[in-house]
Amino acid sequence: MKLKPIALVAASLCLAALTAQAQPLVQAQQAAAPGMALVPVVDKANAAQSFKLGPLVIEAPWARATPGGARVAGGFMKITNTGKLADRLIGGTLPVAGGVEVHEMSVSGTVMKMRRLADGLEIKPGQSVELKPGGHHLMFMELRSGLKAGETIKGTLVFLRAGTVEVEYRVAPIGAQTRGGGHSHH
Ligand SMILES: [Cu+2]
Repeated sequence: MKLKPIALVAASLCLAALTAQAQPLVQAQQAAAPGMALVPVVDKANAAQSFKLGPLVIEAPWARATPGGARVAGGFMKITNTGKLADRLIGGTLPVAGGVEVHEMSVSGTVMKMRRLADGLEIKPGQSVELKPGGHHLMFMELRSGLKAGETIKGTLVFLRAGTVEVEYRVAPIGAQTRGGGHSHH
């Protein structure tokens, strides 16, 4: 019972961290001409890294920089299961975090809801799951120090079947919607 207020504060911080600036991205996607191929512009600093663990491929892990004093941060990536058996992302570690949880965020009417997935996130054989702002994400809990944009942070992911893999998160600016910062470069 003693922990309840702390959990609520963490949840609301998480919501604020994950929902900021959602609108511009949606508009940008809608602005693209139908049928036109979108060619991603990749500069060297933003080049996506991928990590392999058995049949699992983890692409482009990134995290969001934290505003001063924030105790939680979101982690995002794409995970593909090239195998024949389902697996589950159940957690991980990050040196500056007291814990790493798998969270789900959903919209119910106008209310954003977030919850911890105690059984983790299933990745079915032959399928990809994207952890992204506004959806499934990793939540880095009890941060001992803030995450700064431009940093690279090593951590691990833990899967129920495949086990543990080391990954590297690129830290994008506060409120970023994508690994590259969520805005176009001019
Ligand atoms: Cu969360």
